[in-house]
Amino acid sequence: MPDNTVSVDRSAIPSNIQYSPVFNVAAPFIDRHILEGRSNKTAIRTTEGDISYGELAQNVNRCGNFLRSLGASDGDRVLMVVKDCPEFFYLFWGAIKSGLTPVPVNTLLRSGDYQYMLEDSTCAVLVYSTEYAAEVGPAMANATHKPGSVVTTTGPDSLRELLAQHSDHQPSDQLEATPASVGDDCFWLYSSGSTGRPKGTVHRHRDMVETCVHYAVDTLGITENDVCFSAAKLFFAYGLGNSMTFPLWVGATTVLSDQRPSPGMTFEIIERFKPTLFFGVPTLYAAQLHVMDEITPTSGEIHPTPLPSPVNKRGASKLARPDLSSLRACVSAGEALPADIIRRWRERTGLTILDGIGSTEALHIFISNRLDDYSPGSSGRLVPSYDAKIVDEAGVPVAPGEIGSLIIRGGSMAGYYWNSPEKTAETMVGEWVNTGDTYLQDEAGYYVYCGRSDDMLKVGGIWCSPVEIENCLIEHPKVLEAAIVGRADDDQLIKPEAYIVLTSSTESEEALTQELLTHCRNTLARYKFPRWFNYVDDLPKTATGKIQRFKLRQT
Ligand code: 3UK
Repeated sequence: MPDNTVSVDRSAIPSNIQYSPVFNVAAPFIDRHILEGRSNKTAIRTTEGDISYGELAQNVNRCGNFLRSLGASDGDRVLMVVKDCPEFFYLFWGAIKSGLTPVPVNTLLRSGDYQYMLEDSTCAVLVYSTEYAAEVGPAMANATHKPGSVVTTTGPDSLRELLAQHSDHQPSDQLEATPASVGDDCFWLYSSGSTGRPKGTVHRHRDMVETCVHYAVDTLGITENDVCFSAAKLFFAYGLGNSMTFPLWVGATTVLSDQRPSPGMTFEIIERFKPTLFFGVPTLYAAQLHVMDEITPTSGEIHPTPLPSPVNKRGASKLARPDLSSLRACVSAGEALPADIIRRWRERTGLTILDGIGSTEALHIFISNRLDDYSPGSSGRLVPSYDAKIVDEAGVPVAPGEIGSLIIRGGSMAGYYWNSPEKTAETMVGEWVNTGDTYLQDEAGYYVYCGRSDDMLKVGGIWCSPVEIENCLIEHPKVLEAAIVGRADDDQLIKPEAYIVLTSSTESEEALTQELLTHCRNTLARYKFPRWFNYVDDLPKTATGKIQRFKLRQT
C-alpha cells in the first residue's frame, strides 16, 4: 500500500521536502483534506455554486473511474480544451489519480493548433467545453490521430450530467490511487517556441508540490484562510498554480470564472467573492488602472467616497469604484511589470503588486518579489530552493551588473519536451534550464529583466511567435514579406507591430490594414493580431536572408 505522504522539514532552510517512495500526487492535493477534516470546507466557488473538499474528492474519483471506463490505460493522455470550471479539477486530478496524463491546453487557440496537439499527443481521450466546439470540431475532422473517446464538460451527455446522476449509471466514487514515484511523468503543458510548433512540456509528480512549498507557502505566505482568484486561466502554468494547486495544497478556497478577464469581470468577482490573493498579468493591471482612472479622473489620489461614473465601463456593476479591500496581496507574472504600474496601483488601491518570473518549464515562479522584500521594476530575488546563473555565450557567469542569459535549476523543472529530443537538449542542459531571457543582477542583488534572447513576444502574458504571425500575413496575396516585432504601448507593454512589403502599391493603406486584419481572423488567436501596420519598401536582412527583427524594433 503506498503511504502517499509528503512532509516538509522546516528546520532546514531552504525547506526540504521528503516524499514517500511510492506516491501519487493526487493524495496530498485531494485526499489529504478528507483525512484532515476539510470535507465540508469550500474548495471551489463559482457564480453557479460552491464545491466542498468532500465533493471534490468524490468527483475526482468518479472522473478517474469514468476516464478508465473509456478504455484509457496507464500513461495515456487526456487532452483538455476546458474552461475554468470545477470539471477541470475533476478531470485533471481524476486522470492523475487513475494513472493517466492530463494535458490542459490554451482555450484561445484555433483549430490548426488543436489539430496539431491531437496528433502530437496521440491522446486517448479529448475533453472540451462546448464553447470551443467551432475550433475543436474541424481539428478533430482534420487530425490524422482520432482520440478513442470525446467528452464535453457541460450540456447534454456531458461530464457534468454524468457526475450529477444518482443511480447505478454513476461511476464509482471509490478509486485507489495508481502508485507512482515522484519522478514519474504526471501531466503536460504546451509551451510555444519562436520556431516550430508548441512543445509538450512534461512535468513530474513532484513538480506541483515544489512550487506550492517554495513559492506559494515560503514566498507568498499562503494559508488555509486565503481565497485565491487568478485572472490567468487554469490552462496556463501560472493559472494552474494560482487557481488550483496553491489553494488545494493548503486547504484554502479558490474562485473560478469562465469569463474573459476584463477589468469589469475581475472587479465584480473580487467584490462578490472577496478573495485575499489576486493574480493578474501586466496588461490587465494596466486596463484595470485605466478603468479606475476613468471613474475617478484625478491624478492618483484615493477618493474617500465612491464617485458615480457617467459612463460605466465596468458592465453590470453599478459601483463607481471597485472595492478591493479583501485583498492582501496582488501578484503579476507572464511579462515584465513596469514600475510605473506598481506605483499607480499602489496610489489607487494601497496594494503592492509582486512581480515574479515563472515559466512553463519551471511550472511556476522561481524569482520573485515578496511583501517584505521588493524592488519595483525588478523580478525580485530567487524563490527558496531555486538556483540561477546569468551567463555569457560561453556559459561563464558574467560580472555583477552585466547582462547575460538567465539559466535556472530547481525541483519543479520539467523533465523533457515530448517528441522533441533536440529541443530538450537545447533547453535543458543537465539540471539547468535555459529560460531564453536576458537578465542582470543589480547592486542590491535583485534580478532585472532585460528582454528575450530570441524574437518571442509576450502579449498579455501569452506567448506570441513573430514567425507564426508573419506566416499568416504572407498568405495574403497582397503581402510579399512581413516582419513582426514587439512595440511598447502607452503602458510600456509589448504588442505585435507589423512591417509589410506589398506585392504592388496600394491606394489606401487603411483599407488594406482592415483587409489584413480580416485575414488574420481566419487562423490567428486574437491576441496575436498586429496593433500597428507599417508599409515599407524592404526589410532589413542578414547576408543569408534572415529577417533582422531587432533593426525594426523601436524600443
Ligand atoms: C516571460 C516574464 C519578465 C519570460 C509563467 C508565472 O509566463 C509564464 O510561463 P510561459 O512559459 O513564459 C515564460 C517566459 O515569460 N516572463 C514571465 N514572467 C515574467 N518576463 N518578467 C516576468 N515577471 O520571457 C519567461 O521566460 O508562458 C509565469 C508562473 C508560471 C508560468 N508558466
